[in-house]
Amino acid sequence: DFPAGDEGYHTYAEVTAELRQAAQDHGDVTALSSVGESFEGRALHLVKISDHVERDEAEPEVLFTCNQHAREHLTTEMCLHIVQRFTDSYGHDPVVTQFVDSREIYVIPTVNPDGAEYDIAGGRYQGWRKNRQGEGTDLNRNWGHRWGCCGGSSGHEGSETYRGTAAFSAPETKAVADFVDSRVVGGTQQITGHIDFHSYSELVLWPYGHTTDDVGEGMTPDQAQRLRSVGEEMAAANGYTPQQSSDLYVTDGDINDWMWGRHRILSFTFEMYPADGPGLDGFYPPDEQIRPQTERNDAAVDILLREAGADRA
Ligand code: 0X9
Ligand code: CA
Ligand code: CA
Ligand code: CA
Ligand code: ZN
Repeated sequence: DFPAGDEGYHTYAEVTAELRQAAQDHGDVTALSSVGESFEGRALHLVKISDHVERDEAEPEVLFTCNQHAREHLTTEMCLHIVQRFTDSYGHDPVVTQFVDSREIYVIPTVNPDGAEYDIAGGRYQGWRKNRQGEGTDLNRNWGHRWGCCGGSSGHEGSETYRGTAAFSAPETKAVADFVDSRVVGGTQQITGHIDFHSYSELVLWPYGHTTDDVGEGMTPDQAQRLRSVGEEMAAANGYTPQQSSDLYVTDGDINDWMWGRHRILSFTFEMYPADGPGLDGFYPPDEQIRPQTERNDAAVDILLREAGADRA
């Protein structure tokens, strides 16, 4: 469980219960399923929110993923907040209603439930980042676009940025990737926008991460400009700092590079609150921050939902 005083955060069991409740209370627009199982066998929950939710309609699809990194618990709360906002406010808030009616919104609140549970075992924070396969794979180095290419990950199992034995060697990344691959319908990827939430540093990041070139392979100058301008607009909305992800540091095998490189999905990483902090403190903001720091991203989330409906550059 979470340490005393931080009970506002949701354990895996509590996440599961919240999602079941949302699906029960808003069954007209909410469907709960899973994309597969974690290494230790936990369901990787998938929430779909849309009108006529049981149907695959011709609406732009948008994906939000959270908690690839175990200790980044505020991100799980971000995905739960998205689920709650787009269900509870449906039919009340006109902006929410319009997006639920005109998009198919997918949310995966915890990509790394094994790591998240391990991180709070015994009611003390463990500072854990990776999944729980062997010594742990860094899920955000295990994606299959130019996996291990560029010195942005480690081949040593004990490393915090261990990339795994092969691209998608982690069941968690494989399950999410298979889901995204499955959204290619009639030769067209249906998902047009994606945000992967991390913490911390208050940044909006766009691909590529594996090269410092502003226009990487498989990207036109117009597309690079679109990634930048949408990223900058979202950062203006939440007060984060916008930059290309490799300007922070080079990674290979991160989720955004695969989403863009493989599927041309407009894909961003948000590094949430706080901007900085000593030691591991930044990963564990007090639960009083959950509400302000998740609501802080509402306008940025809406920008992504809007852009997901625009013609591709
Ligand atoms: O290193 C990561 O996976 C992300 N940062 S975190 O502190 N949450 O671990 C950032 C990934 C974004 N990609 C690049 N910076 N290239
Ligand atoms: Ca508290
Ligand atoms: Ca629909
Ligand atoms: Ca569809
Ligand atoms: Zn992270």
